[in-house]
Amino acid sequence: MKTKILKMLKENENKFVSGKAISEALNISRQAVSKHISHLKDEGYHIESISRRGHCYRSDAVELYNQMELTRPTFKSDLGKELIFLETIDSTNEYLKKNAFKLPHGTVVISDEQTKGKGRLGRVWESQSQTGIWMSILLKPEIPPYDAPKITQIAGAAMVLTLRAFGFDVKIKWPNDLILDKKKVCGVLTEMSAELGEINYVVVGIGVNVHQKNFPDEIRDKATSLSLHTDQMISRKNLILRFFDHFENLYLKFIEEKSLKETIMICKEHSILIGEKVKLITKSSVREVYVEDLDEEGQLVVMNENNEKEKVFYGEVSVRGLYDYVN
Ligand code: BT5
Repeated sequence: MKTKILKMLKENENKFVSGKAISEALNISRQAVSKHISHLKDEGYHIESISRRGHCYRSDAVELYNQMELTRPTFKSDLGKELIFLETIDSTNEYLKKNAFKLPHGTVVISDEQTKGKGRLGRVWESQSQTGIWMSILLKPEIPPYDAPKITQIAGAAMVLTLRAFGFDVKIKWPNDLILDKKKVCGVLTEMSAELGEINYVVVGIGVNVHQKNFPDEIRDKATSLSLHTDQMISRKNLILRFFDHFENLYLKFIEEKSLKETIMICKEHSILIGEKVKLITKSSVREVYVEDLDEEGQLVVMNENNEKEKVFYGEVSVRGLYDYVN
């Protein structure tokens, strides 16, 4: 019933609907209407109530973001069947790692804020409240551990499709960044626990900058958000629900059909590196190479400084454009 009332209010967003009209349309008492509306307000919905005018759902208020809104309407797999929404947490990846053995495959945890958001190699991921999507997925695939990094590319490809469907011209910077107008808008951090050649679990963490209007000094010149590229109100909920569908589709192809083909096609089509000269940075060296391609395993194919073809594996390598953060 609560959902029906919410639907009715949303259909009349920014307009008042009287308690009488709701009670007649849904065939419930006026008291029941008030009770459900008060529950909706408790859940964070921005509904204004004025006596003798009724109730008004405000779309211009801070975006809704809660468990009920994020629940998937349909499922093709276990992805998101167990969905945990938190107001705040140190890191959604850490949360799943701590609870990995008691939570099922497909569990998703989303937090409005992370106080210790993590990037790769111990880096910090800025994740203030109400600004972005900070989300992790717990997976328990029966694949060899060396295949786990492919899941990073599946997540990247799924997010590229999602953001492009919302009109953003995002590109993938192998292996884990999404770039919008030369700045980073999304990062993926995949972590794994494995033993004796078997995976216990994989945690895929995805961070998307959505509402930020500015960033801390340290990342101001390299980070951007979706809101900085549109006047429209972006709904984190809509992005997440769309992402689930794309991720599920590509993930099931990889696990059930053993095919990474579609993922690689998407990564190639939207790659920001292919055809560019870049710096390959490891702990011990910085080399300039030319990026030719992405192979069917998702490795970067480069022409090295001696004019030899070389494949770059995932791992402790960073890629930088020669003159800029990316290009
Ligand atoms: C990443 O690392 O790009 C992976 C980011 C993954 C974040 C998600 S959020 C949900 C889940 N829970 C977590 O704790 N993490 C995951 P890396 O390639 O190492 O990039 C990190 C670098 O990006 C930092 O050193 C900064 O320079 C920059 N950075 C930090 N916060 C940023 C932000 N919000 N937007 C863009 N760049 C940022």
